[in-house]
Amino acid sequence: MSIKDDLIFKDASKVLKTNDLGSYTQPADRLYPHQWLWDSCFIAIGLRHIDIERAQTELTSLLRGQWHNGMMPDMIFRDELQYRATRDQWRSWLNPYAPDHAFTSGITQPPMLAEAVYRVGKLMTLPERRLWFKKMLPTIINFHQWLYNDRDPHKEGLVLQIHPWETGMDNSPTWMSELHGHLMPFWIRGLEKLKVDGLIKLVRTDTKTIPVNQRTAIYDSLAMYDTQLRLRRKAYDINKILDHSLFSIEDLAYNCIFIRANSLLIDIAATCGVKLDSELIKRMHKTAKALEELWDPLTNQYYSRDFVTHRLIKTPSLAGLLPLYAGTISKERAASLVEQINNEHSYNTPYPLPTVPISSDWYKPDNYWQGPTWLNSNWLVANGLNRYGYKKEANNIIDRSIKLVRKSGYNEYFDTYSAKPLGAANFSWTAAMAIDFIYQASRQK
Ligand code: 2M8
Repeated sequence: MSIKDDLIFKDASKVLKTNDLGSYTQPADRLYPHQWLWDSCFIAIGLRHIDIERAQTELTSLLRGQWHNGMMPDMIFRDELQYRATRDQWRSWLNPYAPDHAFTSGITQPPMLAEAVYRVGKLMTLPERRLWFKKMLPTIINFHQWLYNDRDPHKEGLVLQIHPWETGMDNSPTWMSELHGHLMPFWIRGLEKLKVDGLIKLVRTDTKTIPVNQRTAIYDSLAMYDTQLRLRRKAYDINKILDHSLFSIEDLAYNCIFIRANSLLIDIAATCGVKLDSELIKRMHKTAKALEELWDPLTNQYYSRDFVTHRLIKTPSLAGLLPLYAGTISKERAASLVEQINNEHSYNTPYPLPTVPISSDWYKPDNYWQGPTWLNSNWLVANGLNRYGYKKEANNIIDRSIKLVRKSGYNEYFDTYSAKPLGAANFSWTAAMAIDFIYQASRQK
């Protein structure tokens, strides 16, 4: 049987077609109507198996949102009247570097672009690939250079994030524990005491389509909104933001993805015969080295850390496995992460990988990035495991992800024990990752 006859190929292609808005794919109808940065990257990785030109368009359409200083925003908003409120909430135009012909958010997302460009290129002939890489190279260089300029102001190696949404794992325990510990503004604490959840629910849009227990908790959402308003007040200017010591964390997942993206950038540039700036290369090496500062010998794990104090934020989450994806850690440290993947009290569930280890107090079976299984994070971990030679573990994640969608369809996330579908239905990156997984599985044989 050809892969194209597999029901997953057919059904997942349908999901991507339904969410196709022409030059980009919305993550899900109604709940996520705009273009998101890392979504489009994961989507292109799946789309390349269906239509390589459409996969290229998915990525080139991100270019219109890039800021003049190189920043790639997490969201590029749709133009129609009904979406004006969201763009007005962000007001990207307050910053002089915002693009001239697109309305965007004022924050970024994990730099998956190099990986997506590279994967799409892998399915091309060498001459085609060179042309493709040449087209995308300046965008990736400018993006990575911006990350160093704006997000590593002390040239320490790691890049910082200023909003939980920048990590893509919105309510992950790392960020929520910091919100609770330090940043919950007094007005939100007041509302919490008054117990006005019911009233807030009336104005909240995401819970109109998804049960409230599957989304970010009400007061966490308010705190994220408050953080966004504070960033807007500073016109998304990093100097002003850091002067006022707003929320800033060197997020583990983000930095691991950045390290991998840097090594792919070197590859892409070499294929084009372009020599990268030596200062940029030095900074890339420093980032990979600095990742080791996030290792905690007491618990044998990597964590995110506070940008200002350098305190490790020791709340475990799936981010702790992403140093495998970075690909620069030692074999010994990789082995200790693999132990957790195999451990039935951490990540080894019937439908792995839970986004929070099941033994953690933070683990919630239904709640967004605080427990359920997501296919994009499975893709990242499986990719890392393969590169460290853990084929059995990688194949296990791939096979069980395939089993998951065969059983439950293409939801945004899933219960890690029962495979119960959670979040939005017909979610684009779930479909895209499922397609890529069936191709990977066919190569295992
Ligand atoms: C979720 O994030 C958005 C905000 O950016 C939201 O909560 O509304 C996250 O899962 C994020 O990773 C994803 O890119 C986005 C769209 O799928 O949704």
